[in-house]
Order: sequence, then structure tokens, then C-alpha cells
Amino acid sequence: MPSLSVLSLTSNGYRLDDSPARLGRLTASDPAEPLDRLAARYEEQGYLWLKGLLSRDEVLAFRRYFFGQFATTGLLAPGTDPGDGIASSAPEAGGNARKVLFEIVRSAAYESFCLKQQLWMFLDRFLGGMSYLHKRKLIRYTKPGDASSTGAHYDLVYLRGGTRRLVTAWIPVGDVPVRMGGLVYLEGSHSLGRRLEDEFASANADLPPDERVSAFNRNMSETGWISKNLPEMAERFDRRWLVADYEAGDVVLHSPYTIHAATTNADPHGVMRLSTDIRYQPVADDIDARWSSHWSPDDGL
Ligand SMILES: O=C(O)CCC(=O)C(=O)O
Repeated sequence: MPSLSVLSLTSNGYRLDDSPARLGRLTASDPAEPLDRLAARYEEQGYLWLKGLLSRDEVLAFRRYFFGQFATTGLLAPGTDPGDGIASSAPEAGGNARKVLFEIVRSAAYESFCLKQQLWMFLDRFLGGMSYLHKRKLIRYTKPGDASSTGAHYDLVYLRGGTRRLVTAWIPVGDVPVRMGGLVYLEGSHSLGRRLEDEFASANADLPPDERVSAFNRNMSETGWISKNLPEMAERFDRRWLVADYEAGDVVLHSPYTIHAATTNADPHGVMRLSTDIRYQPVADDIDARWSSHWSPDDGL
């Protein structure tokens, strides 16, 4: 494993590796550990990186299925195996890849991937009762060198219309070593997220109900993100960004208050980062109605 100080790690043009003291590694958890120990670690860390919760082979089979749908779109390098997910160096033409992506979002194959038994059974145990999977589910591929990455945010900003007992599952669909720009977590940031949310709640108190739950209301930044400048945030909040070499089969659960972002895919061989992020909650709790439809580019969330 390369030392963190030699990694070239950037996000939206900002370099994270200039301050090695502001970088650390995520702590892994074994899904077979006793539930009370896992729950205590989630409370303490704001996340659980569950190693090998899913079958590696099944995850890799879904990666192949996913990229296989793009065979005629120009997304993949000619003559390569879809399972490898190697991006073509030529620019995509005609917007076909985008069309295919949003067809996959509505597909039975993707739905069943997100409802793997190992996952929902774990969530049932973790939430202490029947779990519900939000219909709005996001799946993203990132090509090496893509200029924009997910900025720092916590998920409740987009889900204020329902329960706070939400759990996001971020699932790498394929291996995502640090250089491929997986999720990075601001250490111990769930307490910070709670504080920010309290501040927004009082600032938003006088807004009409629809606006109050909006990630884009007048009291929020344009995107709902806290910042794109991750190194500056690490200094401002005096914390480290935690990175990880994710492997196919891993699942990361994070709380709706945990601040996270993504980094640039710097894979030298053109390998695309593929991941899905989906949200579970107790079925009996209030559900944010805005998340009851499939993800679409114009859903305003
Ligand atoms: O995969 C990404 O770039 C962002 C994912 C995310 O924000 C999430 O899992 O909540």
C-alpha cells in the first residue's frame, strides 16, 4: 500500500496530498462482528466500512453487466472487456451514454443489485426492524481525469423531509483504490454535521415548508455542498480526510450527518470508478416523499 504522502490526491483541482498530516485511513470493520460493537463504532465514527459484506464475484458480475450496456455508446475503449470498465480516450458523442445510464437506473438488474439479501438483512439488523430502501438510487461512473468530483456535504441536506434515522450505503462496484477517487470522509464529522444542521434549522425556521426542506433554499449554497475546497476544510475544522482502498464486495454505511466528498480518478490505465449510493431507513419512520421516484437528471434534488 503506497504511503499517503506519495499519493497524488486531488479533488476539484485542490490537492490533498500537500498536507499529509491532514490525511488518514478509514478503519475497516468485519460484518460478522457482534452487532452492538458495530453499532457503537458507527456512533463513534459516523461510518462503518464493512469489508466483504457482498460477494465479490456478484459485484464484479454487475460491473460487467453495467458497462456491457454501453457497448455502442463510445464510452468504452474499443476492443476492451466491459468488466474492466476502461474509458475510451475519444470524447463521447450524441449523449447516448447518459440515456443508457438513466435506463439502467430504472432497470430490474440494478434494483436487484441494491436489494442483495446480505445487504437488506444487515440493514434490518442494524436498524432494529424492517428496513426500507429509497427508490431514488444513484449510480455513478467516473472517468480518469474527470474535472469535477462530489463536493463536501452531508446527506441530510437532501433528505430533510423525512426521518433522521437514515443510513446511506456507498457501494464500490469494482475495486476502487485511493488513486481512483472513492469517497473520503472528514474524520469525526457527524458531530459537525449535526451542528451545521442545527444552524440551518434555525436559519430556515421561518421559510414555507417546501423551502425549509430544500437543499437549495436561500440559506444554502447553490449545490447544497459545504465546499469543494477539501484541504481548506481540513484546516478550518482541524481534522483529517480519511481515504481507503475499497474492494468489490465492500459496503460503507454512513450517517446522514457525516461529511464526505470524492476525489479525482487518477487511474493511469483508464479504469473507470463505478459506485452506487443508496439510502435505507426504518420502514415505520417518516419517508421523504421527494425520494419516492427513480433518480432522474431533472428531479431537482
Ligand atoms: O460517489 C460519489 O461521488 C458521491 C456519493 C455520495 O455523496 C454519497 O454516498 O452520499
